[in-house]
Amino acid sequence: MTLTAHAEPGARLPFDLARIRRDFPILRREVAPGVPLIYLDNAATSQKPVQVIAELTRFYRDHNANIHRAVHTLSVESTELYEGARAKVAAFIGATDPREVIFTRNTTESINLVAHGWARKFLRAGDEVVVSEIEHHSNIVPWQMLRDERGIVLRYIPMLPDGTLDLEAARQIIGPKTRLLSITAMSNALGTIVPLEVLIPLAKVQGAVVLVDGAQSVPHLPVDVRTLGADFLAFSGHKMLGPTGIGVLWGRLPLLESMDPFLGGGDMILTVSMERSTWADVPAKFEAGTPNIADAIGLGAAVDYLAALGMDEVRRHEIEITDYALRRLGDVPGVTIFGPPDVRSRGGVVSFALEGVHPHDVGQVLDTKGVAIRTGHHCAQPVMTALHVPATARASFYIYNTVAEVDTLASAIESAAAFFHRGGVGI
Ligand code: C6P
Repeated sequence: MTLTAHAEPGARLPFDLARIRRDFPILRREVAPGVPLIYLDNAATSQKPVQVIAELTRFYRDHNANIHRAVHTLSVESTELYEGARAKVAAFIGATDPREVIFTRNTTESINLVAHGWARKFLRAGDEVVVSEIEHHSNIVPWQMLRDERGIVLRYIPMLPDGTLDLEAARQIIGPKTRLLSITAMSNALGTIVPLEVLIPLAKVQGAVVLVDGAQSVPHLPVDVRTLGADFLAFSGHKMLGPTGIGVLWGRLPLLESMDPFLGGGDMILTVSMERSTWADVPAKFEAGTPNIADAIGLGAAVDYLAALGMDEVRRHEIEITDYALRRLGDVPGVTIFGPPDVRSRGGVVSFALEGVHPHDVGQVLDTKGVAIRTGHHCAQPVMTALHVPATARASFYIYNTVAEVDTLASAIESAAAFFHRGGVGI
């Protein structure tokens, strides 16, 4: 029995962990004989339920054709499915107009689209772009490139030792020269939930445009663009049960209409002559070439799945698991946990260090126990610099994780500590 197999479209279902787990075939696999997978690398990418996998298969099996191009039946069906997915994504984030949803490849491309299409057109030398010290590289590098090319000034809201942002400093940094606040809603390296309700009004008072990196928030928290107060929201399908290769940029329609295209080519034009071209309306203006039709439709199925669970229930479950993990890992000798101590100030991410053991070694021992975590700088090197560590080990949770898996994680860390303190003999 699967989640949507017995649900009316749009109906809410109770959060039944056992049933949810049955929807994810990969959770039944072993990484070695007798070693079941415990997947705790959800901040990197989530697993996919049968409903999403089936939707992809169904599309290729029954409907596959290019969209917006032909009058034949398959093309009409594919177009309807693709545009239907756009409408589902719009509804999921509270956007009233599906034209405000641009399909991209991922969060990184969505941020780059704003950097190319909006910032390159409207920012001048001396204009300030404000980011924070806890950003993912995808929300730092595009602005550094723009700084080097156009002479904009890039300013950082600093991180405090507990992984939260220094809001006093933010009040000084966000000022009359701020033209863009580009800020994460949740740190992938530490789990910190950023108080956007404080920061966005500071930027808005200055007349700045606000871009929210929702790569970690949209999959895990209720997000509604009607109350968020931002102008752009970037996120990735693959972190929210959807396929890889499909992402979203939501933007306010007038802003999107004022922007230049990012890529030129098919589907984004209205007319082309040998001399010049004119642009199609939003969203086609930003979707040059044949788009990722199947994966957009797969993302629509992922959004259906999350909507049926309810994002408040997703959040409730993650608070429960994360709270347990903070307590359980906090009791393991030699473990230091990074990030805010209060579970309500963080998402389902627990970054930690094990005294005397390199995070990569921790990750390798955990893998022998079937526990998949990520180790490294998590594409957030300024966070590592601020913490004075080269890397961390990071467990990150999602809808299908259980407290029993957290227990296995904790005892695997204890094994890693024992193994390395014995000089690396006998796991
Ligand atoms: N973080 C992680 O393991 P893409 O790769 O474009 O889908 O997402 C980029 C990105 C942007 N912002 C934040 C806050 C993110 O967490 C990510 C992706 C993954 O933490 C891969 S580095």
